[in-house]
Formats: sequence, structure tokens, C-alpha cells
Amino acid sequence: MSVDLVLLHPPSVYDFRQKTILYGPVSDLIPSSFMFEMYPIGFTSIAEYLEGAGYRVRIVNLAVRMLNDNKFDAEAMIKRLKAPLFGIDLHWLVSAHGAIEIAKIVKRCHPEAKVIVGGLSSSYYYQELIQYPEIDYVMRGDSTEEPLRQLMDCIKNSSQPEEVPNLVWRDGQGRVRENPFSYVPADLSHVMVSYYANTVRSVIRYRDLASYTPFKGWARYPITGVLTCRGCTQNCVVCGGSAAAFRNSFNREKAVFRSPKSVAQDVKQIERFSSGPIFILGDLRQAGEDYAYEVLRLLEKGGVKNQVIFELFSPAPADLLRQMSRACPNFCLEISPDSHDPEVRRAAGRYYSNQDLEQTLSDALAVGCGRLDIFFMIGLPKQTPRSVMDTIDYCDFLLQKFRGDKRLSLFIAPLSPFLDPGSLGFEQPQRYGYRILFRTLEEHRQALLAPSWKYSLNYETEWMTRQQIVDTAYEAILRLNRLKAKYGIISKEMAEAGEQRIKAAWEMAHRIDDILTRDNYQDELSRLKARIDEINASPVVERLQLELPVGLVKLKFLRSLWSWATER
Ligand code: B12
Ligand code: SF4
Repeated sequence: MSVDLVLLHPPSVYDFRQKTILYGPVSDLIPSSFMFEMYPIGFTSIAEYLEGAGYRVRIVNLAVRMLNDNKFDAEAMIKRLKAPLFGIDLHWLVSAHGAIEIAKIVKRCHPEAKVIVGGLSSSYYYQELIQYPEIDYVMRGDSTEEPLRQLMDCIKNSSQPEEVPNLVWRDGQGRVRENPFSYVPADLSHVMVSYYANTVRSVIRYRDLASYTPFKGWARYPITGVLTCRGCTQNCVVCGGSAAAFRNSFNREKAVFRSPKSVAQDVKQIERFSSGPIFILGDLRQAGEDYAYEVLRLLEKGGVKNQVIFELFSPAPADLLRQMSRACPNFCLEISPDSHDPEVRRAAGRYYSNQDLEQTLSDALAVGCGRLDIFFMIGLPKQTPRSVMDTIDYCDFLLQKFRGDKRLSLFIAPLSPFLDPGSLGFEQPQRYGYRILFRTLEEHRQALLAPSWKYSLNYETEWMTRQQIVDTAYEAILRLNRLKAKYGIISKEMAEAGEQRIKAAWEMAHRIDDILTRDNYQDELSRLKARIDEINASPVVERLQLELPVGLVKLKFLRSLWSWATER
């Protein structure tokens, strides 16, 4: 079937199935695997908006298809797709290798078609990207629905996209043209109106659930996200989506929020096709306390059946937690103190005390919070290996303090593989104690092909080398795993599986270091491929622990698909 735009999501590394790479704990705390197969939610928003304007859009998650089926031939699939424009997301920098390789394949299969890339990393690296011959357009910004519609009109009318805001392109003479970066909406009411319903309809239209699946295993655990904003009010030093990063790299002066009604409506729409958990992304208090209470009031009024996860950027008053519990019984909370040490936390851009943190944990448990996920990070300013181990001791302290309450879920992970470009740490490394090892897009692309994640890390800190980050990460994850077993938070079997996986990966990381010192390292590495693939693919205990019980989800999903189909 011919469409107007195909949106492709690449795997992090193309073709990862042929390569020998130890990916490490880079994606252990997100639903995606080491291929970062989740496509940007913005794909669904673009599709909805363009379809509203009369264009046909199809999403193909190549990464998930390649992960789910070893024999899946991405090139053959691309060949079968017909469209005048192919869009590829280079939103997360971790997609850098796959995105360019997929662009090459699209051009090879469809030399007459145009290729556009977009997303935050594309916006940051737009000058470098437009130099790749397989890329015709780069669309900058966090809101590309309307500029894309204008570009589609130009393609349809065979006119030059001179007036399309945010677009970087090559004209007939091959000159690079940089249109003004002027489209940064301060109101989101025109987008994301019923993008989930639109996505379900597309699944039916193209009879292709496999390509719309957000991540491997989603049918078993269909967690869905609801966005509250574009931009952010916070300035976490390591984040490429901070207020400063948005101001300096994406032209957004202030975060913009969806209305409380839209957020509550999303929750209702999701309920129709899934009884899985719904993650409301971004602290509701970002737009003010009134906004937070209004969202919760609407949720309470609508009666939410699914388990809802809220995010806190800092400790919250007991009253707000109580309201969360009223609106969404058995709600879950996520908070990221980053370090147990308030000085490290402050250096990373989060300003609150442990006392306030513990008060919030205690209040949340008291009002019936179903689970409390607490995230710590490795690779922060002022953080030494000793400090990371002290964070694990603090986890022990928390588990003791709350008498091993099983609702307390503690996690730690390295900042990996990249310190985000655009983040304060990346842009002002000396000020924050970072040493940046790769700056350009091409350097990051090559780094993703390194045989072990240590060599992909694009930074070191004044306090930790890459080697120390790797060793500290494995040691901390191992110790936390044991701690969870000690308090009965995870079963003995789960803890044992975790222990085996971490030890095997750690040992392999050192073995690869050793092999790389030899002349014929390529051959030796290839011989380890099967074992490394096995380690990469072994179940991640931390990710399993993050999953909430979901019940008969599949049945509900199929029933909902059927109801959408019959309604049409
Ligand atoms: C929500 C979120 C997530 C969700 C994912 C939601 C999703 N599927 O999109 C979760 C929690 C799973 C997540 C995971 C990760 N995230 Co994240 N995430 C965010 C967050 C907080 C908000 C993003 C958002 O609201 N987007 C709004 C939606 C509507 O827009 P959008 O999806 O970006 O799409 C629009 C534009 O980007 C653009 N666009 C996007 N793709 C394309 C493609 C084309 C062709 C075009 C034209 C336009 C276009 O147009 C869209 C519509 O206007 C941002 C921080 C921030 N403040 O923005 C970080 C952020 C984007 N994430 C980041 C990172 C690093 C990650 C991880 C790699 C972390 C990790 N190591 O685990 C993973 C990658 C996940 C994967 N691919 O599998 C960085 C990216 C920095 C960078 N330059 O690489 C950010 C900036 C900050 C951060 N550190 O968290 N993330
Ligand atoms: S990490 Fe910090 S700055 Fe980045 S999106 Fe989250 S709260 Fe905002």
C-alpha cells in the first residue's frame, strides 16, 4: 500500500545481530532493550496530525521487528514500503548508528524518495546531518507536526520548501538552506488530541501490529506513557532535555503544558485498549500546584481502573500524595534522588534533603502508594566510587527504616552510554567536572560500535574514569541485588539470576579489555559472539522488578482492537 509518509524507528546499531558488542546496563531501567527499540511518542502525534490534514502515515518500528525475529529482513521491508517521504527519528543519540544506516538503505531502495530526520539529537546535530548525502531534510524542534504538514504540502505541489519553518534542506544546486527556527508553539491544543485512538486505527488499517509495537515484550507488559508537556522546568546537569538545553539548543524559552483535560482524556483512551499501567510522564507540579490538583480531580471524576504511575521531581506534600491516592487507588510513584549525598545531588542539579525525601516516602506509603520506585545514578559531578557504595549503604538504611516494606523498589544505574549533548554537563564540562571524549555525531556513531560499553561512554568525570564507572556500576548493581534478596524484596531465584548475569557481564567486560590489547583481537572477539549475545539477552532482573502485575491484558487488547474495527 502506498502512503504519503513512512516513519521508521531504527535500532541503535545496524545490524546488531551481526556484531559482537557487550552492551552493558545501558537500558536496564527502561522497557526497551539495549537496542533502544522504543519509538518516540512524537511519531504517533505526527501521524495523527498529518492524517487530520488528509495524509496517510505509516509507522514501522524496524528495531522491534529485528529484535523479535532474527530472520526479519529490514531492507526487504523497506523495499516493500512505498512513499515519497521517509522519516527516521534520530531523537535519542543512542540511535545514531542505526538512523544513518537506515537512511542509506532507504536511498538505495527508493532513490526517488526523500529522507527526513528529526528529534532532539537531529536538532542538535542538524549541521552535521545535512552533510550526509542520504539525508535530504532535517527538521528541528520539539514540535514538528505543523512544519511537517507544510513540507508535505510542498512535496505534493512540487514546490521548494523555502517557507517551511525549522527545516534545514538542500536546494536544487545542492546548497544547504537553513530556514528560520521559528516554530516553537506555546500552546499544544492542536496536537495529541486522540493519538492513541489514531494509532490503534492504523494498526488495523495496515494489519501490522508487529510494526507498531513500542518495545519487545509490550504485548505481555503493555505499559503506556502519557505526556504532560514539552520541555522541562528543571535543570538536571546531565540531561539534554533540561530547561537550559531546550533554551540553548531547541529554541524553547519555557516548557509548555498540555491541558489537564487532555491528560485525563489520554488516560481514558488508554483504558480502552489496555489494562496495563499508565505512566504519567513529568511531575504534575511543573505547571503549578493548581494544575496538579486539577489533573487529579479529573482522574478521580473519571474513575481510573488501570494502575497509574506518577513522577516526582522533588519531595511532595502529604496532601498531594493523598489526592493521588484518592484519584488513583494503588497508584505508584517514581523519584530520582540520584545520590544519597545531598552535595552530589546538588551538584547534579537537584536540591533537596534526605529528610524531605524520607518524609515523602513515609507519607506515600502511609496513603497506600502501591509501589515506590527510587532511582540512583552513577557518573555524577563530585561522585566518587566510595560515594556510590555509600549510596548502596543508604539503600540498606532506607529498607531498614521502612522495615523492608516490599513496596520500596530501589534501583541504581550508570549514566550511559552518553552524557546528553545539550546538557549543562556536556556544554560546560569544566564547570561540572566532566571530560567529554566524543563531540561530533560521527564520533558517537563509531562509539556505538565499540566492543564493550566502556568504550561507548562519551565522558569521564574528575572523580571517575571510564574504567571506574564500569567497575563501580557492576559492583553497585550486584550489592543492591543482594540487599534486595536480604530484605525479601525479590525472590531468591530472581536474586540468583541477577547475580549470575551481573557477574558474567562484569567478567566479560574485563575479558574484552584484555583481548583488545592483542593484535588479532577481531578474531578472538568473534569467537565470543555467542556468549556475549547470551549475556546481552539474559533477562534483566531490574526491568522485571519494575513491572507491575497486569492480569489478562492481551484479552482486553484484542477486544479493544475488535471494537475499533467494528466502529469503523
Ligand atoms: C518521556 C521520555 C522518555 C520515555 C519515552 C517516551 C517515548 N517513547 O517517546 C522513556 C522514559 C521510556 C525514555 C527513555 C529514554 N530516554 Co528519554 N525522555 C523523555 C522526556 C522526559 C520527554 C520526551 C517528550 O516529552 N517528548 C514529547 C513528544 C511529543 O515528542 P517527541 O517524542 O520528542 O517527538 C517530537 C520531536 O522530537 C520530533 N521528532 C521526533 N522524532 C522525529 C522524527 C522525524 C522524522 C521528525 C520530522 C520529527 C521527529 O517531532 C515530534 C513531534 O513534534 C525527555 C526529556 C525532555 N524534557 O524532553 C527525555 C529524553 C528525550 N530522553 C533521553 C534519553 C537519553 C533516553 C534514553 C536513551 C535513556 C536510557 N539510556 O535509558 C531512553 C531511550 C528509550 C528508547 N528509545 O528505547 C534524552 C535524549 C538526549 C539525547 N539527545 O539523546 C532526553 C532529552 C532527556 C533524558 N536524558 O531523559 N525517555
Ligand atoms: S532529568 Fe531533570 S531536566 Fe531532564 S527531563 Fe527529567 S526533570 Fe527535566
